[in-house]
Amino acid sequence: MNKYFNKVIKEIKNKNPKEPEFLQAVNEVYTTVAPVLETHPEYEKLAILERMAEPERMIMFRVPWVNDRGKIIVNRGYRIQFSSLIGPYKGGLRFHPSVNLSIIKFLGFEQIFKNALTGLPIGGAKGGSDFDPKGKSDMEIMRFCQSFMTELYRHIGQDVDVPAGDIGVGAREIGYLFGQYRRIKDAYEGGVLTGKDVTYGGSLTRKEATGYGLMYFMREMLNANKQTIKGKTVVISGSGNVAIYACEKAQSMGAKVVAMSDSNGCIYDKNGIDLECIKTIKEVNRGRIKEYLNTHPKAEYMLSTPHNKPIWSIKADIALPCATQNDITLDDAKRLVANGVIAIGEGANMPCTFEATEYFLKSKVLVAPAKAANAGGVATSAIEMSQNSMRYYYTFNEVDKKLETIMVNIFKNCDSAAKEYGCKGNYVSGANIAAFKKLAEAMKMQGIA
Ligand code: NDP
Ligand code: 2IT
Repeated sequence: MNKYFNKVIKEIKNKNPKEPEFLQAVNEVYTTVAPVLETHPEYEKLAILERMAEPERMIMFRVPWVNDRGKIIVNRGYRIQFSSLIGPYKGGLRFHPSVNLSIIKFLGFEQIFKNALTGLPIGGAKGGSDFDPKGKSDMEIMRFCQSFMTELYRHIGQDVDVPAGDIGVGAREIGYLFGQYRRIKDAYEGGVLTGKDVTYGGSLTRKEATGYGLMYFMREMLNANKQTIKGKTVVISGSGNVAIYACEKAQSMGAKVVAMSDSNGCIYDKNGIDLECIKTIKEVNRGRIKEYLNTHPKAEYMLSTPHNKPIWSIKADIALPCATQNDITLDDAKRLVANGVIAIGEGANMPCTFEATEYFLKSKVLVAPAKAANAGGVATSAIEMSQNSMRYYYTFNEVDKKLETIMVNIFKNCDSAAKEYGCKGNYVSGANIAAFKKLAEAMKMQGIA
């Protein structure tokens, strides 16, 4: 292994000792780009690896708000402005009780590479809070979002930093955040947030983009390996934004989706998931996936625990982890492979542990890596920003077509980078190498900054 790589990894570990997710993300990228370092000895002198892993700015703030019973609650807010090398900081906001500095830093780091792969001018960032939206009333969500934005507004802007959604943040939260921003700034700056509703500047197809994009990438990857989606059995973890629209596109491509989940458990419907029912439960009623059994009594429900996720024991050709990080462990990977899985599509960010990914690759299972495969969401956010700048709208089909073209190009770039560096078919390495090369060259051009 490259000496420079080893030295930097050691330094980063010492500097960020209590950040396991962040270290995992850095380690995965830097391990796979080691061959690029061999051919670019100047990167060491330019401290490329050190600079890429150090955020440009980390903002942490207090978010006080009042719940419906009049109690004052204090949450912590984060915005990690990781890199503005190739465009304004760009990335989602996550509201989930598990949110901490390590998780936001890993997500921000991943975002730099993902955004570079889209080919669009967007830098990398992530933010969020340990606020738990579950069980909160609309008014509580609104008060929280208003308080969050009352601090965040001074750090963002349509040419500076453009947040969007992630876990726990969808069109409702973006609406409350946008309303507060507009009120404080006394100006309509449409491009300051993406994932807006179409009534006030959002883009058609943004809601569908991550899930659809995942399936466009999957189709390209399977086709390149003489396989097709049609007729395949699919399991999808999660039942949120990404999972729902991955399911919709998979079904329209002729696959049979038999299982979906939430953090409590998973449903298995051997006749194929009724997606309209899932949409009603999740998008309209904000309910739990278990409620599927109320109208589909022949489906099965299995409880999950953090160490036992029954969804990965279900026989499937394609597995789409679309919930959260480290969802598929080495044991889960072994079960999926034993059951004949041929492809993994990472809709979530870093959903496979390092060991699980290595096991899939060793077992000749195709892996569509998150940075590339779920980039359709942020790419469509960038298309939303450009529509806002033009004060113009594209139709659903126009945006969908642009999204598809972007995903096809991302696949081509991952494929050719993997071939160039002697790891044909390893799209995990391909994605990391393609993004890293672009970013390293941009850093070289811009001097020490
Ligand atoms: P949503 O909040 O819409 O849905 C999240 C889903 O994942 C829910 O079903 C949730 O279940 C489940 N989930 C979340 N956390 C956990 C956990 N700790 N353990 C088990 N299940 C969990 O989020 P999204 O669909 O937007 O995001 C899903 C993933 O996709 C995330 O990794 C996100 O970073 C990634 N992503 C999202 C993009 C987007 O555009 N939205 C773009 C690219 C990537 P429950 O309701 O029980 O919590
Ligand atoms: O992880 C991601 O790429 C997102 N949550 C979407 C980010 C965005 O800015 O649209």
